[in-house]
Amino acid sequence: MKSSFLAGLFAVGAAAQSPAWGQCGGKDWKGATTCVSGYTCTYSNDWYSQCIPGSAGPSTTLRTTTTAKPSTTTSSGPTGTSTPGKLKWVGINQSSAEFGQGTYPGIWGKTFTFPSTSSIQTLIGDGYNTFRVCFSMERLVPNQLTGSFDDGYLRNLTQVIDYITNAGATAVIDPHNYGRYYDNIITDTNAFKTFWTNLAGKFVSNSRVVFDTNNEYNTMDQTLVLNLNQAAINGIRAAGATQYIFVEGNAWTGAWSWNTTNTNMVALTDPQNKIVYEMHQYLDSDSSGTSATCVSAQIGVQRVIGATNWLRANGKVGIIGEFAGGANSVCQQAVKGLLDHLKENSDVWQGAIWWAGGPWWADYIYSFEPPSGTGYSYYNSLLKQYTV
Ligand SMILES: *[C@@H]1O[C@H](CO)[C@@H](O)[C@H](O)[C@H]1NC(C)=O
Ligand SMILES: *[C@@H]1O[C@H](CO)[C@@H](O)[C@H](O)[C@H]1NC(C)=O
Ligand SMILES: CC(=O)N[C@H]1CO[C@H](CO)[C@@H](O)[C@@H]1O
Repeated sequence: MKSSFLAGLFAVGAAAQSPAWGQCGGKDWKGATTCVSGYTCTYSNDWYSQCIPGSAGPSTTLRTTTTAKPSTTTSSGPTGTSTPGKLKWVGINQSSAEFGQGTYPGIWGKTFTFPSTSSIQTLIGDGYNTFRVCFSMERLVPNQLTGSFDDGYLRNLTQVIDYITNAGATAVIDPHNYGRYYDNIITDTNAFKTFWTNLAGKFVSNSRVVFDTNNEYNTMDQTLVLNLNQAAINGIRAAGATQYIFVEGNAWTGAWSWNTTNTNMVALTDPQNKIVYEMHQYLDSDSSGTSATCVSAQIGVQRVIGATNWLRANGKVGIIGEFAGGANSVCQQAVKGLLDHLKENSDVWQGAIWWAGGPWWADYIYSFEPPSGTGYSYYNSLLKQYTV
């Protein structure tokens, strides 16, 4: 949420033909509208058409609609376009147990709290099946990474996790630590591995749990980020846990810069072959997720297309683990464009998790806390369409 967005996404040039999987149309698109041989320009939505393998039919499926479509589940494109897939994980970040960053251990009910299970129940009723539960490592293991757990914090965290998974949903266990422990970059990969062996051991029999190695590594050595992720994977597997693992990259795990900053992450290995690349993407000018203003109605797709191509080229799958937009129509179009793109590329994108729900977000611009959070009020009717 803090990455800086260095423009450049519009530097498409005047290529005669768009490359494989490249953009080839959409509202305001000024680049090539035909594809290299073997690919057909295929309408995805009003803001985005893409070069998909296959030879062209009698006419290209490129459309130039000028008005936004109403958001209904049945209007996902003309017949003959690629069949939209289904996203496996769609849900809401549950943020609150990590509140009070820097104040450790802090006071329950004052510095931090835990997500509201009744709010989670409401969201499950809306159709969401995935909740990323943020917590702080300093509260869970107060003394050292390899040390013992704080029983009270673990119990409270486990109650939330169990509530989610007993309801049939997926709980993503997210140490919201930015690759740091007490503000110091974690460099001891063995200790990090042990931390994960210990934590995964607590959830080894809960098949609806997903492990997220750490939230938003940033301004760290790139090889260290790779090694920490691999250490987490090794630690989790050493505990005997077989669930999915979400890995995150450097530079706040931004999708827009993934193909230039995090390419070394391709080397991660998992004996279970259950790695999912978690990327975050906000739609404001600097991708930081601090403004309710989105750059344009097209920005959602534009910021993730490079990551889509990277995942596919490398045979990987990913998830947008944090995203959001302000409660206004430009953001709504950008969010819809992003989600349509993920769904249409569901061979590589497995889902999307909104930032964020949690009882203490008050009038936060993206709050997805029922019943009246700004994001929940404005986006629930759109977002829940992607749960089916
Ligand atoms: C855990 O939650 C209980 C309330 O259910 C609270 O009294 C206690 O202080 C909490 N402890 C921690 C460490 O979060
Ligand atoms: C990375 O992705 C962007 C789109 O987000 C694209 O313009 C750029 O060409 C890609 N770079 C590489 C090295 O693949
Ligand atoms: C985008 C956003 O608002 N991020 C906030 C999420 O919550 C953390 C605390 O957990 C804040 O530090 C971020 O600014």
